[in-house]
Amino acid sequence: MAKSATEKSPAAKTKKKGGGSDYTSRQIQVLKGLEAVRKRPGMYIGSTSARGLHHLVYEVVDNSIDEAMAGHCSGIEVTISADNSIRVDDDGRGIPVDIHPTEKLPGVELALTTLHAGGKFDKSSYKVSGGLHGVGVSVVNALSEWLEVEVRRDGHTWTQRYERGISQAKLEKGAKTKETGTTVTFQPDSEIFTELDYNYDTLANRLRELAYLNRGVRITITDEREEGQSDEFHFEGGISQFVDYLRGRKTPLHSDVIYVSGAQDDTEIELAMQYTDGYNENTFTFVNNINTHEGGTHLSGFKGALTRTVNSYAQKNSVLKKSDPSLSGDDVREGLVAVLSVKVMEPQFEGQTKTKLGNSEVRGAVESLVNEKLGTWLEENPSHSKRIIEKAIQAARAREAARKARDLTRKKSALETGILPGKLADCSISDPEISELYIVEGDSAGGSAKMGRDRSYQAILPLRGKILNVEKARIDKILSNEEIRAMITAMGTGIGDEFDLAAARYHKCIIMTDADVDGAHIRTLLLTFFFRQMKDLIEAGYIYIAQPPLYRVWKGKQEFYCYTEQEREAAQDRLKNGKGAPSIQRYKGLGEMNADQLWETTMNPDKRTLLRVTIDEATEAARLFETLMGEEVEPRREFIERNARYVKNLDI
Ligand code: 0RA
Repeated sequence: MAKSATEKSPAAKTKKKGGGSDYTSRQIQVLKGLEAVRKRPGMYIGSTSARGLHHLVYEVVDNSIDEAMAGHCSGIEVTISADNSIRVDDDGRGIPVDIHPTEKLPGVELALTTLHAGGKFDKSSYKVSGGLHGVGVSVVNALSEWLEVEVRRDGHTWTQRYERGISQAKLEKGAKTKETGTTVTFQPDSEIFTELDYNYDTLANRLRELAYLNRGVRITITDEREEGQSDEFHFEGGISQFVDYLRGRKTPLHSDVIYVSGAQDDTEIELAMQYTDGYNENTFTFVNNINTHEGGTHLSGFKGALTRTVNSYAQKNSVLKKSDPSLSGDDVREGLVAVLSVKVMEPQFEGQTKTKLGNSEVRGAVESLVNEKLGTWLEENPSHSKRIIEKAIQAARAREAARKARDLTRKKSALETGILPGKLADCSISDPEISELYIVEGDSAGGSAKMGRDRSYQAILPLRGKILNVEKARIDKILSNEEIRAMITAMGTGIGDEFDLAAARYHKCIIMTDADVDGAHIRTLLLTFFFRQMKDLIEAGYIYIAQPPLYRVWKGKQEFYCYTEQEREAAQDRLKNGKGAPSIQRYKGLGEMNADQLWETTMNPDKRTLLRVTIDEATEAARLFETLMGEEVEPRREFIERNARYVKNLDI
């Protein structure tokens, strides 16, 4: 899970085109194409913030992965250089260098300068192709200050250099070599990107994921900015090993990961799954290596088949009695860790973020594969099957108990009847698009927030103390928690399988906690709750984190609020100019600010900074919550120790 500052739209400057003496009409066309990319980079790579910056690397790596998926490449090396340029090196066949018969340019130059879906000028080379945007390496070229390509192919090395997408010389034939492969090195353009600093973990997480999804491929990442920072990802066990990794420290219900695979027409399907004694479901689905956050036909095929297969096995073997109600989908997925990876020739992506698979034929293909092979697995592993089904029956009982409790209390506390919690100070406007809900730590800060807010569109929900850790609780316990019920009712969406995004009463839900360790803990508990029970709220971009100031620095009539240590140092220096030291107040908690100060620094839309919570690295986020919030203390301590060096302002 990442927190990114609300994106402003950076105006991408475009440079006058230079270089190239003999302009053919084709070259003009190419320049127009790449110029369009520089004018509207967001259309091609999503954004020009850190996210877009990292997408450049994925775009290049995807090409090497395609080469690996076609069986021609076994190793990919990614290097972050000291100047934040990136080198991607593979041992594939090398991008073709011969002259294209009609375009009259070497294939590699076409690949780097022509916009085309998938970046493949020779579609027949690959059966399926990965890549989220699938825009190809020419987009990376257009958005790079410079890019150098080296191809090892046809007995020689070949090199060419580009600046902002424009070739600086013809493709040059170099020394002889017996090797084959491609090396692309590029420097993202500071005229385009608002952020130029690569995050090692972000890249490493994606490369690890790719290595799991493409068994046998060896992917290394090296950070030359930091001595010794390097990882190698190479998994002969593929997605079964991925499930091992995702399971983390949770206790499995059966020793081996269940693995099934098969192909139908042009669809290849792989599924790996394992049950644990936990209460959450962790299912991740991929189409052509892309994480399909929004699910789609492959996921619904899997879910349907899993529910049916488990129920029919349970009935057939009398683990479930005739009189028992059948197990629901949620029941049979409690504690499940699963990775479903499909490779589809012509994927149709739908949904808000284009991460939902639409191909209808895939549903049936996944369904029949899982029906058949999972059915066989259950038959062949009766003792494991019994344990799995008993767990699902317990889940069903808890769900039933929660439902009964809800029905009983419906009239009084009314989770679904629209009666709002007593401690919510609602706003007067009812339009969700402009309404904001502040979830505030503690009654005293809640009081200041209520007085300081703009009551027309800002609602305040104060929370008392620490909320329940939902990572360790079943649904019946979650629903019996006062603070959680208040949040659910205030948001209006319901939770879990009953969640309805369209019913959200606010499109901004802002977590406002103290800037200390306890505040951070409460924030994590709240994020855990949203991640596990209202994930769509995060996916929709509705969850934010408020940034209260750490200090007030003042002298005479001048005063500054400082949100970081650096800002405080700068503010103290500026004042120093006169005589006498400035006064400084350290805010330990929100409660120390009066209503006006809280409004001025943290709630006023003209002045405040909100961090939007996103789930870029969904699989890592799930593992992180398990580490931070799970049963075991040791991994949590390890995590905190490992990350302690990043924490500049520890306040214990
Ligand atoms: C087009 C055709 C062929 C290979 C490639 C592209 C290719 C592209 C990239 C990008 C990074 N690494 C790459 N490796 C290969 C196939 C050429 C043939 O048939 O030999």
